Amino acid sequence: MNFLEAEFVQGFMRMADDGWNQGWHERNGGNLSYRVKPEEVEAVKDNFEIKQWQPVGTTVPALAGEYFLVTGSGKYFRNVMIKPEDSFCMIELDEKGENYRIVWGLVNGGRPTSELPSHLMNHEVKKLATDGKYRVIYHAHPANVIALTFVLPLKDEVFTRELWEMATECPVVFPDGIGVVPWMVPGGREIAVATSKLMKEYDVAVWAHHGMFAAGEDFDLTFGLMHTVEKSAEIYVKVMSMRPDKLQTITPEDFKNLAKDFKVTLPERFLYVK
Ligand code: 2HA
Ligand code: ZN
Repeated sequence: MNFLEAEFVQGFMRMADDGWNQGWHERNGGNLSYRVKPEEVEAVKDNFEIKQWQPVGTTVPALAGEYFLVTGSGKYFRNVMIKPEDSFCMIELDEKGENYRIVWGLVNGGRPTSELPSHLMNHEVKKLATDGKYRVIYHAHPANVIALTFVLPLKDEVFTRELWEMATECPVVFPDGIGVVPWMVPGGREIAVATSKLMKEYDVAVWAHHGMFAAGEDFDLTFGLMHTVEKSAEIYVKVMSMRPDKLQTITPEDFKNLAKDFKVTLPERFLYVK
């Protein structure tokens, strides 16, 4: 099968384009990765052009031998649809989870995303925590969430509660809450360790003054999660732009009633009295 016609490749490209259309990927901002299923690898392997092994920059033993679609370092989401073979690649990990090699794409040279350590460490945490169900890790630069990192305390409890309050669907969409990573140098192992630690508990991690990471089972759920959090942040920004306080809001009691009817568990530590 032609690589670009495979459904998982089409899904990857559509998600990148959707993110571009949301305005979350200025220049080369953001990155996306997908842990490919064995049968999907099988279906496209006739297209492979295998390159040299390179160090990942961290170790992910639970992902040994797995294949990933990943956007390229310095590549633009804006170009994914029109020049896919230049914008992203498929990589294979070695049997120790220490090295990768490109097996398809980035035909004009280049490397996988600069955030590869964060992507792979998040994939490892999520694969182990979900019995292999989670396959997508997405990093974007949505303006409203980033704006909130300048005015809200950088605490998981505060971000979770404030964003839950801004739209009724939020506690249902991300009942486990949101983690916050303080400002750190991007691209390295240190921020990857901090983020993957939060991913043990949450599906969303905010990077202060930078952006957001989201994890999920498939492209729809992961894009939808990013979209929901950012929409909620947008409502927060609008409300706070109109007046410095809220006349009314969703209360801890309301959240408890919602949790009952929608059969979600909302951790008590987010339902504090203000
Ligand atoms: O340029 O978003 O965090 C890609 C990034 C780095
Ligand atoms: Zn970024």
